[in-house]
Amino acid sequence: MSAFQELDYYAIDSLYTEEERMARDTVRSLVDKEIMPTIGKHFDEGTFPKELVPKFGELGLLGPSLTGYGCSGMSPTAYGLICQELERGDSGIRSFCSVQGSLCMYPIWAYGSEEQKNKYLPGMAAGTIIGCFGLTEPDHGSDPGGMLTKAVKTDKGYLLNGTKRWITNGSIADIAIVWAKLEGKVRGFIVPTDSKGFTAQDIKGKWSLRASFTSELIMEDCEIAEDAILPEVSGLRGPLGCLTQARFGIAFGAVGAMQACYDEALHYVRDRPQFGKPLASFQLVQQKLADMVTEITKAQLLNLQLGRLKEAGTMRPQHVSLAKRNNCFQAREIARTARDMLGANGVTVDYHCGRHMLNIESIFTYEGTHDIHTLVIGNDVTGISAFS
Ligand code: TGC
Ligand code: FAD
Repeated sequence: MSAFQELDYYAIDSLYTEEERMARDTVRSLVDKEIMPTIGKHFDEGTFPKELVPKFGELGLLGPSLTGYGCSGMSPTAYGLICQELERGDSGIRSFCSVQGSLCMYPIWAYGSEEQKNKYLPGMAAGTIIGCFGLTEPDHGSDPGGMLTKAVKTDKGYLLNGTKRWITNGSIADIAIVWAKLEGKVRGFIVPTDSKGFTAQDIKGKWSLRASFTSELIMEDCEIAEDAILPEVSGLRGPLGCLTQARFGIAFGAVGAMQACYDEALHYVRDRPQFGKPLASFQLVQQKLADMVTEITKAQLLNLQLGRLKEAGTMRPQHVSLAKRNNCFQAREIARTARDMLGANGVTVDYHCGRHMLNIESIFTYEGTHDIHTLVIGNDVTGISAFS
């Protein structure tokens, strides 16, 4: 099988470092060999290829831009390109790695004690300990500050009560990073999923992100030890700081989904004749391709500069909101257009664009909906908050 040929209309490849290209190409090959052949079946059957997790660990794809504790210490842009390639395969695969690295390893790395870092990070980097991130609740999604989950201090540690919903990796996780209010302040806890009073149940009937487990976490007098609390952060900036890391990866990931859909549509219209000539020879079809090429190129450039700002230490969460918002929106448009260009074939799992189209509905919603990022940017430029 020949390697996937990425659209690179503006020679952006030349702006990446050798390390960034290598990271991307390694994942590209993994995706071609190990994900593409079976992803349609996983999506169809609603299963996640968990057997690949040790391989992700071996290749350094779990928490790749974190340093020390068995993490690979790559550049943020390399991390972004890893997400891009994984999402070219499937958003569910990229989600697994985003949750593990940005939402579970990052808070331990940034807010944890030395003991917590040594205890969890090497195993998480290797993929032997799987994490999930519990912020959203049934009645508090866009407004996590309203969360009802509570922690109470006891003689032995903490008692957690509450429900988290829509939690990626919930039922396969060994630990959950749970955000709960302790004396009215949001705090993070590392909760072993075999703790007394903790249960995780998969949410059934999803038509999006089917190759990923999404669960509900229920904590009923869930007992955890004193050293389970993340000591170095309190307040909503704890979970929101993790979201900034994950949204960065999603902005890159969305380009992977766009690339996959564009590539499939391009090949399809070149090969398929209607009215006695290939679809690619019709002006309306070419216009769709030209729009896709334009939006993919703009998103690639946006991501590159976002990565360079992060590397320089000047990236702000609002910069990430702009890229997440734009790229998920454009990926949604491109996936829908590609699906249309494939006609009836586009609605089957034998082709990829329909699966991406369905997945992107989740990407558009999670990690801050399109509207929430609109309001973040609006707040930034006007100085007026319109959230409530
Ligand atoms: P606000 O008063 O604005 O901020 C509270 C504190 O947080 C700080 N902050 C941030 N810090 C880091 N990164 C960010 N993006 C931040 N945004 C805000 C802020 O400076 C402040 O700090 P301090 O020290 O002054 O206290 O908070 P708010 O309550 O008004 O909320 C703002 C809003 C609506 C933007 C925020 O709540 C939000 O982003 N809502 C969206 C919720 C969301 O994205 N949920 C995602 C759940 S996880 C998920 O979806 C995983 S999917 C994973 C996968 O499968 O890939
Ligand atoms: P709501 O907040 O109820 O929003 C519904 C609609 O109202 C949206 O269109 C929204 O934009 C709009 N809206 C909300 N507030 C405003 C406003 N102020 N002004 C204008 N419009 C507004 N969460 C986790 O914690 N961990 C996970 O691992 C995780 N994984 C997920 C996986 C999947 C597959 C999905 C679908 C979600 C996942 N989530 C996870 C949850 C996700 O982050 C939330 O769904 C998201 O934050 C939106 O919350 P909500 O679904 O409650 O929608």
